[in-house]
Amino acid sequence: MRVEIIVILAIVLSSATALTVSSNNGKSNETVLSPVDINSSLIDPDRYLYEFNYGRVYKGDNGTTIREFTIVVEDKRLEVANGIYFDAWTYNGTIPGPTIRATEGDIVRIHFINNGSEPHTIHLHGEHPANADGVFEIVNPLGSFTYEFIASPAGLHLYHCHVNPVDQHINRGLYGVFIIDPKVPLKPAKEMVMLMNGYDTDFDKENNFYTVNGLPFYYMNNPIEIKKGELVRIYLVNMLEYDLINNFHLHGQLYKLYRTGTNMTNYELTDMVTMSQGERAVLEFQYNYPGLYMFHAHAIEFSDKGWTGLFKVVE
Ligand SMILES: [Cu+2]
Repeated sequence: MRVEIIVILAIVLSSATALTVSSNNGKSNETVLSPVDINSSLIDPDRYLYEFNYGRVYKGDNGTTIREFTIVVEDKRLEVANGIYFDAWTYNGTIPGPTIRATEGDIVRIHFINNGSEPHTIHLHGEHPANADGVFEIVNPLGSFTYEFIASPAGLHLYHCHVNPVDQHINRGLYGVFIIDPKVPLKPAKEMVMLMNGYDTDFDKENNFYTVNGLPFYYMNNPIEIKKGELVRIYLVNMLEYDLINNFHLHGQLYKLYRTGTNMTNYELTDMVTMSQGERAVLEFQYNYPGLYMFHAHAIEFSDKGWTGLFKVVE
């Protein structure tokens, strides 16, 4: 059954008005979004930040680790900003989809079930056979498919639906992060995932909101606490559709930038990285002074419309 998409024009139009009241003198903006009540939203940036899914683990005959995951597509009406409801298509009920994590050489098996109203797939970045690429094996509503491959190469990857029109399947929320750890583990750190996205809630191919981890301004109202001197490692992925670039700027410190995370030896020391869609990088840093520090897109339109947050560095 095809579910009719309901667009509540009044809400969308009023939100668009609220979001574009920036003054023209360039000195200030008056973005009036207030924080979403996390209890009423199915998007939870606190949980998403630290939730790594390692799957159901088995040992194969030759000792190989097998990791099985189940990902289900569901249509969900999600509150993506205060009072703004979006008819999303989700992996496992939320945006972004679950972060899946394996070690290089593991066998990864993803049981994919389409309980949505449209055809979908999972297209993973990384190395795998053609039939696990999630492009030609379209999974219709109530259908299922199993993707199986050997995790390779170590690095930071991602996944998203690849059914046409791909931009719309991405805009609706079908994407997530895929981490492949090297066989020799990285040094211990406080690890977190940050996925940069946007929402075109009125379907005019321009984003109305920008976020990291699903809700605009979330970490401005809920700063991420880290300890002074503690090594922080961020798995940063850009899934923003309809804008050519996105970026991540850190205040008060520079980070080691490892593009795609495939070579964790050579890095650039910087406080700015700009990425196009599908690009990703591992960032490492530590703060030496306590206090509040912003992180945000340096594209100011994006930060004004939600892509901004705070680290709270404590002793
Ligand atoms: Cu899709």
